[in-house]
Amino acid sequence: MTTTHESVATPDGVVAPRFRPPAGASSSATLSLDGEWRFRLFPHPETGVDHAERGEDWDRLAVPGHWQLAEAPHAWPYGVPEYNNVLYPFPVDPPHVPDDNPTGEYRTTFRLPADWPEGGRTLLRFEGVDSWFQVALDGELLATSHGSRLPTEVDLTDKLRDGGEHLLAVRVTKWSAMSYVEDQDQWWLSGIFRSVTLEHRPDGAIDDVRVHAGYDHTTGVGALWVDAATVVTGPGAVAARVAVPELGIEGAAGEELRVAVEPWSAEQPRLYDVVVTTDTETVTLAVGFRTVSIEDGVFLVNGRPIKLRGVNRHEFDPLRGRAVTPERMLEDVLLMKRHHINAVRTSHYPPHPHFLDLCDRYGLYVIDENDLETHGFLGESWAGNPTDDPAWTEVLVDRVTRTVRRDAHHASIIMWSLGNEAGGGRNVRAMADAVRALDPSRPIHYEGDYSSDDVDVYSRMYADSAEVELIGQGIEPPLERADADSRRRAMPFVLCEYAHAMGNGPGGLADYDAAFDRHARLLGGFIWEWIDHGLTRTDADGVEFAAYGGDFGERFHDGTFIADGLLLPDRTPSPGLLETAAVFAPIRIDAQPDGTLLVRNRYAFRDTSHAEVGWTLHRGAEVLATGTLDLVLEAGTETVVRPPSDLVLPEPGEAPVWWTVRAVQHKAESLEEAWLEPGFELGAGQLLLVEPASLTAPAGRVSTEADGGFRAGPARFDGRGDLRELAGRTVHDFRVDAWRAPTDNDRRPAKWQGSADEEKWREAGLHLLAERKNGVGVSADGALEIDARIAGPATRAGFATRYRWQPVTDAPDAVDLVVDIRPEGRWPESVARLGVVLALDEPTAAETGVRWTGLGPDESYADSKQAALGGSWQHTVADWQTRYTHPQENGARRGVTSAVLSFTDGTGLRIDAGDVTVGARSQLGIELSLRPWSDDALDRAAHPHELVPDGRLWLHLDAAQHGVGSAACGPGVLANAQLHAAPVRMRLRFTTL
Ligand code: IPT
Repeated sequence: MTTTHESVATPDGVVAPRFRPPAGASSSATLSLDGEWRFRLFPHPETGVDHAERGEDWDRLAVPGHWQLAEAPHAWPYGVPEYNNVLYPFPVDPPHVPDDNPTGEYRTTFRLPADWPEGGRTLLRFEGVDSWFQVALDGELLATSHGSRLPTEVDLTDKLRDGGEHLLAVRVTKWSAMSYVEDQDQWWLSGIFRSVTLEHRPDGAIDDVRVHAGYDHTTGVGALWVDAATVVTGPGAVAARVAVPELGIEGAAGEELRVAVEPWSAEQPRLYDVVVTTDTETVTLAVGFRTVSIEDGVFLVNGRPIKLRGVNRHEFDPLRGRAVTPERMLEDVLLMKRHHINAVRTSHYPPHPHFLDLCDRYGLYVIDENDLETHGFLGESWAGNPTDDPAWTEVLVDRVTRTVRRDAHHASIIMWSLGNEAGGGRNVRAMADAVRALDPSRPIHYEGDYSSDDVDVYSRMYADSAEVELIGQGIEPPLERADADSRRRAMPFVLCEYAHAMGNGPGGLADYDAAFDRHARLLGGFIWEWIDHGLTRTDADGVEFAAYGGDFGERFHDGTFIADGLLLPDRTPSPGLLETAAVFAPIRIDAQPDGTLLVRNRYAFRDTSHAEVGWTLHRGAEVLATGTLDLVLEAGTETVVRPPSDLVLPEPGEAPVWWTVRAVQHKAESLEEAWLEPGFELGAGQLLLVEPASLTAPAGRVSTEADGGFRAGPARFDGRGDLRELAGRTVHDFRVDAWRAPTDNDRRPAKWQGSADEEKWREAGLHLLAERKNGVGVSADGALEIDARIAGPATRAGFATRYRWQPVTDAPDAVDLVVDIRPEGRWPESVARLGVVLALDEPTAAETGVRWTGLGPDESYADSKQAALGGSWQHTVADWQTRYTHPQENGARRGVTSAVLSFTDGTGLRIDAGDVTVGARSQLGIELSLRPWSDDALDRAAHPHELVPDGRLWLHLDAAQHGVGSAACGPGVLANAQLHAAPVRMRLRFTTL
């Protein structure tokens, strides 16, 4: 055994790759070796420790687990996690890695249990070890392996003594030649991070099963064929038999069994127990009958076009890293199902196999991806890339072979992926050939094959929705080679990554989704990504927070780019996930320009009889009438609905009147759906039927105070026209604002997206706006008029502004404000917001209650608003905040026509919005943001727990805000959601309560 951690060689001393049945599916004995092992970390692979060393006085370490996280979140005795995206954190000098290469020596002992069966073989199985490792039993080196997210089996049979104790030694290096092909965008975390088991293989056992379970949608017949050629039996064994008791069919392995079945799909994940037996072993597999095909450039499951509304999922747990528990896997699957996600790309490696069992069972389409990424060669124009180096062919083919062998029996897997960001080259062809030989039934995906020569679907990442639209129509720019071009033009198109969900966002999801619906060629895509990989750690005061790159003192890292998921690290759904659920809704209900609602059944296979479609006529939260719509739509059909003609609409009042239609699931159709809670929403939409009554004209007169200041109802001003008091509270700040604490997308860390919005905003001085008053006076009709100019340093551009304050006749506690903002000079193509900021003295700002009428209940932005519905909602100011892993602009509520703030001292402030115009457009309501800290503090904070209330309540009352886009990696804010410096007029009324 001469290979080292720097060898480019396939694993040595290991058993040929084979399938992995779910835990408990086989009748054969297994023994878990998970638990506390002995462990010691050395600085180099040359540990100087003999494999026979028992390590009895070493530390104890949990297996499975990563050694860097052994004592998370408090201590890091074995080195810290390091986060890198593309770049290798070591010199690019393949296959060499640094001498400083932390190496763990693991030891455990075991005895075969007394009832361990006689005869047969005993295999030692590792589900995942990161990155390169040696296995020794009783001091004898038996195997070396790698493929961090791939299984390794070692045959121990000849080495085991009856009843004796055995010493198992595993040496694991952090870095190896394989680190060059495992350059995924995630934490570097090492060790035995998935389970270790002993598996008994009786003579005549079922060593490998390949299941083909197709479904003919024209006849309703399923064809089951368990590949006999791969049932490897021992001496004297009989051939395997196959039975499906529920279907009453039985036959020999290798024989095709045909019978009418209910097909499997992600919508209706029907599974049958397929029992494979020999004289000595029974394996029961949950098998779904389904056929994947591509016809006329359209991707079909069971003969019907499907859309993938998917996410990229890395394995992640904030305390355990990639050592995810079955409970976490289930949590992920259920969260996906509950948010209408129907597909997962296992970025960028095969997941723990149990996750695939869950995808089969609950219904998720899966692209199973090979453990391969060589992104760090990109900077070298891919020179020396393993993907194009013959020395690496065997290793890469071995990896993809192990992937397909392990997982091919899963119904959920509809495509294989050769890897991610690994460039092009000869080994792409070699891998594709290997996959086709093993499993011709599934298409092959690999985005890095830019001309799509070796793949079956055209895949891209982060193309904007306009380009996707062209591809949908089949009129994308041609490839240079005509043959490759015509081949690719006949392929379905998938976005293997899009809608980069970093921080506040993604914006623009609905634009993509609309394109998917418009064009048959568009198969859909996978949002990047499922979860923020923020690792829990404690700060100096013992406070836990979600750490990202650099938080462990790493000197070479990619910072916050690890926090780009739809879930916050603790699996709290972010507003982005709620938006995803609304955009992906299987029953989409959308307002049409003609005042009707279009209801679309977007299921491929099921009608909507499991849904009840109900409506509510409501004014804010006040329900005026309810009803149901008698509506069952066949798969893929749509209808138009409108409010009943006899519906009596009320006169305009304080709040708008909405007609809201919701489709909710009223019955679970199978066990797999038992998790659906009653009232589970399958889609919602609404129409605005009655606009609120206009605010009365103010018509009161400001009074002049003895000190030369002014008073207008609850507002007091000094003689210069500075607002000093409102609602009995000192005012610390009040002026026009056009800035926000930049989002990750505003900052645009992705170089290829051009210069950042934030950069342009800073150049225009938006972050340092200051006000100069040009005049203060009382108008003929009694209003206090303040003319001001708001501008940043070093620029001639500014906002000429008039604030007009006027008391409200007959309402002594109320004051009206009309703000007119007129941009002067040259402004960047966008500004962050246009409105006013107000900071009130309020020691318990965070506990302030807020009830508002407008869109909610969660935040929304111009390009992320599908989830927001009109109504009345309430929160505290603390709950109003979204705790993005990296603090940034958050929490805007749009379309707000009124808001009531309830302070902890029992007083309150009501804000009503009157007419609002932005440029030529008039709109209902304002955008409201509330914070117990300033935007500056929000911008400066590196983590949410660093934000502390500053004794003030900060309010943003905006006419509009710029959208959020997804420029952190994808396209910026589209034209339909950009905010330009435009004239703004906004009328607000403040009333003390
Ligand atoms: C893309 C990667 O495939 C993915 O792993 C992740 O790093 C993502 O970027 C950014 O979060 S590759 C990029 C060059 C578009």
